[in-house]
Amino acid sequence: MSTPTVNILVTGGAGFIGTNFVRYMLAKRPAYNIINYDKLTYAGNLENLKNVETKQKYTFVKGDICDAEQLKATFEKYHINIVVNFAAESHVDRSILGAKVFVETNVLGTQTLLEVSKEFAVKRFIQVSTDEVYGSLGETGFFTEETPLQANSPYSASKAGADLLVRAYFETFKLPCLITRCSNNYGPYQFPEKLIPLVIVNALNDKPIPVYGDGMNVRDWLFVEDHCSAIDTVLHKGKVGEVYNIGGNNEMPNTEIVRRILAYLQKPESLIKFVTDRPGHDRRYAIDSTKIQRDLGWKPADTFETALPRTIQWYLNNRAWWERILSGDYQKYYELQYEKR
Ligand code: NAD
Ligand code: TDX
Repeated sequence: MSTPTVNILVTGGAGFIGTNFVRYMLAKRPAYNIINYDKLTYAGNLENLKNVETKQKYTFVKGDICDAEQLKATFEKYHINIVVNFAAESHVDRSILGAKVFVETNVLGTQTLLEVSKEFAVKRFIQVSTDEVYGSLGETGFFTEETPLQANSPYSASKAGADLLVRAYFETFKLPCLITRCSNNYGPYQFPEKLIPLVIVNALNDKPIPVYGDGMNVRDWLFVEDHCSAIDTVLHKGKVGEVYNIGGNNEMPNTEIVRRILAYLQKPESLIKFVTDRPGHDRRYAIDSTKIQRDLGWKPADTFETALPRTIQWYLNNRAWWERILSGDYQKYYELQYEKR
C-alpha cells in the first residue's frame, strides 16, 4: 500500500514564524506539499519566500481564514489533510488600538478553519497559540499546561478564545486537534514592530528606542527555528487533544536585551528612551516546557548567546528587506509577481 501524500495547509505562512516554518518544512520534509494560505495583511510579506516560490512542493494561495468558501475550494483543490494555523493578528499594541480585527481573525477565523477542517476530515489540526493566554507571572513560577487561562490584552484574549474553540472541536467533534503555546520568538523575517527587530532597525537608523515603563518586564525568548522544530515534533509525535508548552528557558528583562543589541551594534545607550508603559503590560512570562521535552523528546538547539548575534547579523545583512518594509514597497510584491501571471 502506498503512503498517502501529506498536504499541509500552513495559514499565515507569509508572516514571521510562518515563513520560517515553510522554509523549515520544505528542507526537513521534502516529500510534503506545503500550501501557504495567507491574506497578506500588513504583516504578510511574500518577499520572505522569494527563493522558495519556484519549488514544486510549495504553493501560495492568497486567502482569508474567515472565508469559508475560499477555504473549501483550497482544501478540495490541494487535498489538504493537515492544517497548521499560524494566521493571526499578532501584535499586542495594535490590539489595544483596535480589538475588533483580532476577534474577527483570531476567534472567528479559527472557528471557520476548524469547521472546514471538520468537513474535510483532516488528520491533524495544529493551533499555534501563545504563552500570553496564561496572563502574567510575578517574580517566581512558570506557566504549565495546567495554568488557568487569564489573558490580559485583547490579543491574548482572542488567542485564548481560539484555544477554547479548538478544544471544543476536539471534545465535541473528535477533530484531531493539538495546541502549542510558545513563548516570545525572535529571528530572521520578524516584522520590525516587535521589540527585537524594532531595536535593531532603530539603532541602525540612529533613532530613539522606546522602552515601555521601567523596562524590567521579562519575556522567555526562543529562537524561531526552535519553535519550528517543536511544531514539527508535535505534528508527528503529539497526542491529539493535548496542549504543549514550548519555551527556551531564556528569561531576560527588556532593558538587558536592548543593551546587548546596542553593544553588538556599537551604538550608544543614549538612544534608549523610557516611554509611557503599555496598558495592561504583562510583567513576566516563563514557560515550563517539561511536557514536550519529556513526552516528545524535543529540546531547543539555540540560546540567546548563540542566536541573538546571528539574528542581529541577519538584519545587518538584509538591510534591503527591512528598508522595503519601512517604505511600504514590500506590499507591491504580490501584485507584481502573482497578479500579472
Ligand atoms: P505575524 O503577524 O508575523 O504573521 C501573521 C500572518 O498571518 C501574516 O502573514 C498575515 O498576513 C496572516 N494573516 C493575518 N490575518 C489573516 C487572515 N484573516 N487569513 C489569513 N492570513 C492572515 O505573526 P507571527 O509572529 O509570525 O505569529 C504567528 C502565530 O504564532 C500567531 O498565531 C501568533 O499568535 C503565534 N505566536 C507568536 C509568537 C511570537 O513571538 N511572534 C509567539 C507565540 C505564538
Ligand atoms: O517598542 C517597544 N518597547 C517595549 O518596551 C515594543 C514593541 C515592546 N516593548 C516591550 C513590551 C514587552 O514587554 O518589549 C516586550 C516584548 O514586546 P513585543 O515584541 O511587542 O512582544 P509581546 O508583547 O511580548 O508579544 C509577543 O510574544 C508573544 C508576540 O508579539 C506575540 O504575538 C506572542 O504571542
